[in-house]
Amino acid sequence: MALVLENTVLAVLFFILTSVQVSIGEVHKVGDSAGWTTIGNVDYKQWSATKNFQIGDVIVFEYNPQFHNVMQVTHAEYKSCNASSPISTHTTGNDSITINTHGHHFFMCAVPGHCQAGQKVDINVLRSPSVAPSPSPLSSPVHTVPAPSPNAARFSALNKPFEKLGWLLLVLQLLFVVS
Ligand SMILES: *[C@@H]1O[C@H](CO)[C@@H](O)[C@H](O)[C@H]1NC(C)=O
Ligand SMILES: *[C@@H]1O[C@H](CO)[C@@H](O)[C@H](O)[C@H]1NC(C)=O
Ligand SMILES: [Cu+2]
Repeated sequence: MALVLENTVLAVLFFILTSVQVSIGEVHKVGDSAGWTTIGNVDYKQWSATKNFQIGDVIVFEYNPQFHNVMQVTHAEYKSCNASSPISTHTTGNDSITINTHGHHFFMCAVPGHCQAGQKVDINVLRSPSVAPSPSPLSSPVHTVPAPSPNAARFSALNKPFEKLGWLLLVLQLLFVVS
């Protein structure tokens, strides 16, 4: 009886740990190495178009807080670069924002002229993951941007500790079955 119970507990734990793998959010640094800036005419529209945003993902804005900031705004304010009534304001220079809802999340820099110069980004979390761009470069020849390799690398790095735990649990489970 105890054996069955222990096995059940382990199986449940194993299931939880393996499903945690898929729910860990990805971290997206806005502008990649360029960061959040007006220098170099970074195309944030292009940057965001190459990403496959999911609920739970973390958007990181990295910038010099003396020169820039981050404000989440409505679609109308995003379009008109009007930050007079932002939804939220971030000013640390290293702002991590977790995306918890589907749809568009509009951000702009409220320093005069910066949004007009292109320092604005639309983070769109698609409702259906199945229509999102495939991470495999072979199955999606339409996507020419080489985004998958860093994604894959980061994913495996994230999953490593969980993989180990998963294996440990599997071994423990086998021991219980044998004993
Ligand atoms: C900016 O938006 C606010 C309301 O959010 C509005 O009152 C104001 O007139 C707008 N400013 C411009 C320049 O459009
Ligand atoms: C920003 O914060 C993250 C952790 O939240 C850290 O890993 C990274 O080094 C920080 N970047 C800078 C430029 O401080
Ligand atoms: Cu700015």
